[in-house]
Amino acid sequence: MEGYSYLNNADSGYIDALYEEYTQNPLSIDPGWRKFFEGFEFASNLNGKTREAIRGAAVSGNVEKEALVWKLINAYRERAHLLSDTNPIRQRRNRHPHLDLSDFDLAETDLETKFQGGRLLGLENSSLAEIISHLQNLYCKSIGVEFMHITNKEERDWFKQRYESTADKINFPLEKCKRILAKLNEAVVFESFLSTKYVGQKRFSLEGGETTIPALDAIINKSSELGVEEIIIGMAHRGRLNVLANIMCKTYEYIFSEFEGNQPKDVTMGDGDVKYHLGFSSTVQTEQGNNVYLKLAANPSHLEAVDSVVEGFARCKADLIYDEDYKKVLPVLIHGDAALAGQGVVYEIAQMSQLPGYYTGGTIHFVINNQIGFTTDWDDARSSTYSTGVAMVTESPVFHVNGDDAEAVIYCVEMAAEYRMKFHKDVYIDMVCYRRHGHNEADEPKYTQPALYNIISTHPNPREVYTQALIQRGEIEAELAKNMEIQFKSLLQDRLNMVKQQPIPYTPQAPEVDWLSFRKATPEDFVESPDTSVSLETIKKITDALTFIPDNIHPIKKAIDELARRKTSLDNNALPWAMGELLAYGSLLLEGNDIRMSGQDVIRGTFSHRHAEIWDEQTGESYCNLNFIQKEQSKFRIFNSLLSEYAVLGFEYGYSVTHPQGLSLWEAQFGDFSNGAQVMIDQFISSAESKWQRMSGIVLLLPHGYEGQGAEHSSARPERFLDMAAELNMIIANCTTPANFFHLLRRQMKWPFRKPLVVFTPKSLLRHPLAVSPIEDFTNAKFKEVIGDKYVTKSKVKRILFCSGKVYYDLLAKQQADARKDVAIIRVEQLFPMPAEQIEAVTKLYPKAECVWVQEEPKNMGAWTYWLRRPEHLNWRLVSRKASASPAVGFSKAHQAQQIELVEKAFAEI
Ligand SMILES: Cc1ncc(C[n+]2csc(CCOP(=O)(O)OP(=O)(O)O)c2C)c(N)n1
Repeated sequence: MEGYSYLNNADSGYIDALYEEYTQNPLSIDPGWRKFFEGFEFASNLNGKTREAIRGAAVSGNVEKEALVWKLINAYRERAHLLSDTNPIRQRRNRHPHLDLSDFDLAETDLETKFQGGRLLGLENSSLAEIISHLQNLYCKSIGVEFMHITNKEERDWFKQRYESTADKINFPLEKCKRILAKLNEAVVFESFLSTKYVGQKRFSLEGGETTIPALDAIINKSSELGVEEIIIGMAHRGRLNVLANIMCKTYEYIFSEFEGNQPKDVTMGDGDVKYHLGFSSTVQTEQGNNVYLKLAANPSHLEAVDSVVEGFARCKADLIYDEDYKKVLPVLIHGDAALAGQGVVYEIAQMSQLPGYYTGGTIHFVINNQIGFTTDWDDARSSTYSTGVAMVTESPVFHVNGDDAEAVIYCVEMAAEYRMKFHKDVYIDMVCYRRHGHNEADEPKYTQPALYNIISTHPNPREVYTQALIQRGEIEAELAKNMEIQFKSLLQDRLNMVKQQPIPYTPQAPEVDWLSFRKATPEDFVESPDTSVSLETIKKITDALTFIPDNIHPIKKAIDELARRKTSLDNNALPWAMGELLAYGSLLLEGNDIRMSGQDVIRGTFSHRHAEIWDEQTGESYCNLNFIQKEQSKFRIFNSLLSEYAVLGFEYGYSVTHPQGLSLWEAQFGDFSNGAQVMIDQFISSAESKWQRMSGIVLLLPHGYEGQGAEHSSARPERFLDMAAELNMIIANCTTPANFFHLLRRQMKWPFRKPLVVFTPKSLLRHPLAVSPIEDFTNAKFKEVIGDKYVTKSKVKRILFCSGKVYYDLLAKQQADARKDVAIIRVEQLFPMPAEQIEAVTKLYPKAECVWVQEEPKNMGAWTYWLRRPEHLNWRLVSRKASASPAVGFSKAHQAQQIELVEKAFAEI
């Protein structure tokens, strides 16, 4: 060690300099120091504590061994979670943490040697044995933490400091212990009540994971203390009823009435849903006496589908109620371990979490990790070590914690809440527990896990475990446990006697009051559309804004030309598609409706028509014209999305149900990609009003049309949407004119109800010279469900071609070229609700004509079978592509030939 004697005088400046040199070129410094620096995470730790320890190490003359000890300390921080005692019912599998002395070239003989490295942990003059024991207390008890993957130094240091200074001495005051026990009491009472009263009924009990209840209670209390005013919870079936009763304060009475399967008196409200899918809102009072708004989102069976909806909810709440202060609203997602590991949408929401368009200030993810998914063991359920593997995407910390150690769980969730409020990022708590019964209460778990369930059947519940822990801890705690036991019994008795609970009365928030003013739609609402016209002054005003370029923005020439064309189109009285769309947005903004839109590349528009923002060529700064129409106006929020459909559509849907006076739009890059979000369409958009009485005015813009782009970029699969259409659940449209599109969008906000709108939007029509509208169609018209034919001679008409969307222009070209006054072309602009009366009126105009439905799509796709559902249309004839497996051909020549043949057939001699 003589070689290091000069280190005796090492001062902190010298160490800093040496370290700097090491980072530049590790080989340039003394090998002893090199080893030393390699040994621990020096870069993030050059603080007083480490400098002191380094000096101490230098003085000790034991630098090389010190380096090994430091390496060991760091390794515990990195990998001791693999050893921690987090599993309440079985031994953890050996995950090879490599934390033995031999892994660090240390030996038993070193155990009694004092090492300066202890100072890193706040230990003075400690032997290696003491250091290891301290590390094991911190990192290998009921909590295992993953945080060393966080590259942000401030975050990592905060975590380390906060955790290492407290985790080995969780010492809650008695009052807090009392609250934990009270919450465990409630959780256990609820399940035992239901099991007595509703034997064998499915309730997806929380048993085995009851600590979830005190954990959620602690999240609410801690977050509220740190400034959260509202919490939006998304969760699946497991423990949902317990959460509703004991966290959301939904009364037992209410829950049981649903348990009995009672249908609401008002059956016009829809088909309803099973009890463990329903949503709920309440106000609860925290420990400190603050009121917090709680929302549990209604969700479908599809696990994790609700996640992005909750995020959209939370974002909208923050935008609308809390002035974009995302700290005020906290999303909490409760996951099952199998679902969290297996569902891809979880990755999508992780990727969204820090993006400007989807940021919600960080989500707390709480995993009820009962170590099983239905009948599937974890080793068939994931490749990652933990179900929380996705946390690495966002470099989020993860707490793995033993669900039988209630205080450890509370410690973790409180620290997680602090982390979220400090760093505004996602954080995960993986509470390892077990499932007392089968997947549901009628299910036999021993078919597949007999040994495990032998263990579980004798394992005491978390309330009993905590009661025992308190009894063993000391006299006062034992007294508390005894009292709480008495309270537990009387609570159970109260519940059995149905003694009434008294929740805090719920005062609806402003947007909820708005929702209350809406009514359900009736078929009469669709006979004629409301007036959605605007004045010429309004059009001019919006166009002025749309063509304005501020002094500080110097767009490229092409963009300048695009803006100029907006003005010219007005001068020429021929407004193209983009103007129809932008004028709809502009006019709604002036009328008090916020607009939010997202999707892939929506700002410019995939087909370069929208140009909702313009960019400065030099600075890259952008300007959104629609936000500067006039001083007092609503907000236009538009975001290019990440390359996701499922989560992004869910997010926009969540936003739409939160903001009744806002228009929320999602655009697919091509309509076909919407099938990546099929769960959102099936489970939420088309059915939520019927299942959960939740309206949404969301708009799906789905580029559609046969233009020779092949199998994937032709069809948005209208047949799927039409298959789902019933009971006025949504609007399905395919417009042919910019003005009609304008009215369609505006109508969304003018109705005294809300309906999702699915629009098949054009690609080639965006620039088609005939797909333009005169100003009059904006100022003196409304949405036309059906557009008749003014060209034909009424008495001569022998055939009516009904069609929808872009194919109209192909048919029109043929009609005009051949001067076919005997073939009328009728555009059905709204497919659903079917404008039956208007169609009937048209057929009466031409009583001798045959009716033909013309579609570009193959026979087994498009709207054909939808038409056939109506008896009046059974004698219609079809002109379409032949039934096909793939929506379109891949060769452009074949496409052209098909298109010509289609049009020829439509006009073939009669
Ligand atoms: C997307 C989806 N696929 C399949 C199912 C059927 N299913 C219901 S519960 C379940 C197991 C869920 O396990 P886990 O996520 O661990 O939650 P637990 O039920 O154990 O609480 C499955 C596969 C579903 N509901 N959703």
